[in-house]
Amino acid sequence: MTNRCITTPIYYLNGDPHLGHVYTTVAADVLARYWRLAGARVKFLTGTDEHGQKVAQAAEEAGETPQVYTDRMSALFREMTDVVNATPDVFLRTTEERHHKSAQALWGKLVKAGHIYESTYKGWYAVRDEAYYEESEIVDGKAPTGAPVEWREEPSYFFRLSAWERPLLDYYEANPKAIAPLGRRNEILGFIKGGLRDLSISRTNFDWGVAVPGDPTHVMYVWIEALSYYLTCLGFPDEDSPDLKDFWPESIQLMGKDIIRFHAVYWPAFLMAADINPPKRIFSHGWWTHNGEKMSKSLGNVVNPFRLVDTYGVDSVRYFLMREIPFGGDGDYSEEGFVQRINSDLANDLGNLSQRVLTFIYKNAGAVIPTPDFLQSEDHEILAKAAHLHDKLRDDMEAQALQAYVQHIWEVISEANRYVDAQKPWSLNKSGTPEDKARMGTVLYVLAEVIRHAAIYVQPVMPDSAGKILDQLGQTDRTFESLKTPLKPGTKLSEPVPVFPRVEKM
Ligand code: ME8
Repeated sequence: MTNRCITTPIYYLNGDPHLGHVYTTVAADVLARYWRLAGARVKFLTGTDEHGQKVAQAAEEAGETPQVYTDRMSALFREMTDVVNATPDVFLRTTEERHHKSAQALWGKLVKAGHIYESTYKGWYAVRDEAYYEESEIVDGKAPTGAPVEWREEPSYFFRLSAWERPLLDYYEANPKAIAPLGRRNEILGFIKGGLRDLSISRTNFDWGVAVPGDPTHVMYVWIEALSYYLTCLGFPDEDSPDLKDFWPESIQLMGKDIIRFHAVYWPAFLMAADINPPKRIFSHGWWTHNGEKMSKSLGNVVNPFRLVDTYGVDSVRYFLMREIPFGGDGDYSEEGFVQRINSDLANDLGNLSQRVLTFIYKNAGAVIPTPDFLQSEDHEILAKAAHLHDKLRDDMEAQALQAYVQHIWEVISEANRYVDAQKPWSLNKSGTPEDKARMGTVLYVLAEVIRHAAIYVQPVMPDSAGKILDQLGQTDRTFESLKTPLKPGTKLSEPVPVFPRVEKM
């Protein structure tokens, strides 16, 4: 049996959850659900990043202590996770004791191996990005991301990142699939080749963080601490933890392109320095804008996922996010585009197919899956297309090609809609001759079989709706493995009800 570990970043608690956070969480959930249905053992990790100056400042602005503030905000992210029907195995808060222990243990390993030294940091820091910037990166007095920067001069511990240039390049050369998509891999290789400077990894001007072991005047830089969350969830620092052994080598880490540098440069360097293998793969997806503009609190244009789910239903939101843009590319959200996509792909394509076929069987074939007569070439053809989905979809998921996954299913759905129109089961029913009745049974059987395939494969993306279609089809076994056995004639249908009503922009 294969193992998979799928992760999202842990989200900062400086603002409410929005569509961008939902995107990564849903993508990770689709992968996790897919692998579970494929029979793999899965660990899906997510959580909240609660330390650092940015979160401390947000708590202060809210007039709350950091603990009260993070308790409240973390609960909101937990709620978002539930509202979008995501199914993490671990939801970690970095304020948990086990995480402090794990981050400190990673630090201890780095000290022991001689990769940390004490000196003074002088340079620019952007609290909004929780990142250090070189003088050469400052544009018009700001970080390259547009974040305000402040000058810092403080005692600091440093990680000898400069020593990891060559090992990182060698590692990525030996592991060409370790960073995806390819464009991001090239960016990262270019960045490393440009030269790496040692990294300041502690702060002294505030104390909302994990204390540096042996020196409580410093807290760990929030990134070195936050990245260790991936290990914490698998049982680190217990290096004999079964989860660490089983799942760490199979890690697929998803994140937005904003934080790829932390994950593809700092993180593997920390890990190699601590004698731990880097994760198997880092996948950096693109960026959502709203009506062409960057989503930001100050512009007041942040897309609220709670309202979206409330208005249009959770599966519509999940489907839209996975279907609208290639995973890895950027995309724009507009409510018009959203409604159009839902109506065309869900109400029209899949909704119509399942509704008209199931209702027809219910009313005209005694509400049971008919027994097929002999199959003609067009029947074989569409059944073969449905059967081929298995390998195609597996390749898509191995490559995290989430949009392609959905598109491949929809190719078969469209084909099935064309097949209904060409085979005209209603005419066969009307004519009523024994030959036509037999042919009608075959056509309906073929269609029910194609719908079963589509619904089973759609489960990772739209678990509730796929479940309803499978309920109506009378199917209890819903694993991918179950598709190896042909649909059983005689299975009783329950009364079909529309699963995807048309929606209007609210
Ligand atoms: O960076 N489009 O947390 P964060 C697409 N705590 N994805 C988006 C998005 C958008 N407009 N906005 C946010 C942090 N995201 C750190 C991570 S991990 C050890 C520490 C998603 O709250 C995307 O996954 O700023 C992005 O990388 C992440 O939220 C940033 O979340």
